[in-house]
Amino acid sequence: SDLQKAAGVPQKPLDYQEVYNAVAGLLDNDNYDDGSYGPVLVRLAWHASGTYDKHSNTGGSNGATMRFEPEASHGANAGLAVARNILEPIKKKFPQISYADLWTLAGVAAVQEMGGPIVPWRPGRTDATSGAACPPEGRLPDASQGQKHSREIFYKMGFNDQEIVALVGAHALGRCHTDRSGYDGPWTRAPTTFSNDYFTRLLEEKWVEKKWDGPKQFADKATGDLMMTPNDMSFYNDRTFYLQAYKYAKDGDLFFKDFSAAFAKLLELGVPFPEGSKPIVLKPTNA
Ligand code: DDH
Repeated sequence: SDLQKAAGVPQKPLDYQEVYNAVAGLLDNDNYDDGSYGPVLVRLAWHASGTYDKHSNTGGSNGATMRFEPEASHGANAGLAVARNILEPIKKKFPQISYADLWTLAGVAAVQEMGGPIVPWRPGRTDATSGAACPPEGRLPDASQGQKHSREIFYKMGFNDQEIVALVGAHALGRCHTDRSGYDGPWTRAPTTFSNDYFTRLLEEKWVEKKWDGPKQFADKATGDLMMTPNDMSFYNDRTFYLQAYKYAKDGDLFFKDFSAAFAKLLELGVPFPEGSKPIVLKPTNA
């Protein structure tokens, strides 16, 4: 198609719904984790975007700078090569889409396909050509730290306390891996279904410190199968965070609505969209 472009042959405009459907088609894999690449794709979209700093207007999903060193090797990004690599065949099939758009679209597709809310998404990101624009290490949250740290990290992205709590509800999905973060286990019993279960587990289980050689984490007293990091527990121990988590535990629809708004905002941080561009709605494949 580079040849076609050079020859002035008009190209078929990119249909983002086709890209969405292709991502939806690669999510399930019985041999990977809990049977889906969905959670790790959500984490890729989040870590690509959450490096945004509103004071310097640097970082964020534009550029897809995580393809380059040093960001590829930042400790917080351990394991995300899995997510980047599974998207490569889609990038080959739809070469017109930027990596930066593809990664964020894939995060939206994963949320929606796992039963989450519709997340309006906008194309328009471009790819950096080197690691020169990589954000410095340390802009993503550290799970060993508490509420003061979470607020510092998310306030610099431009989020408030309500949005922080909505966003961390994504921990209904996926799990911790000892060879990535050092932590171990899932937060919920249905880690490939998007729900408000992170909040119901956080509030309803009795959490006890896990006895093991790994980093400090908590286990549900009844079964020991579920986990919370010290950072997760701060959403229980901080009064403002707790009251918001309580609302989301009681009202799944409110959580879906607020998560959709906050996740859409996250994926757009720092992106210079062309004037007049509007978000689009990508349809779930089961709709
Ligand atoms: Fe997270 N997250 N996250 N997280 N996250 C981990 C996994 C996943 C923190 C720490 C960890 C968000 C916020 C926070 C997802 C989505 C989101 C892991 C385990 C750690 C540790 C990684 C591993 O070992 O594989 C901390 C700290 C915060 C915080 O301070 C609030 C947010 C905002 C999101 C989001 O998507 C909006 C997802 C999904 C996973 C599961 C990944 C997987 O492979 O499974």
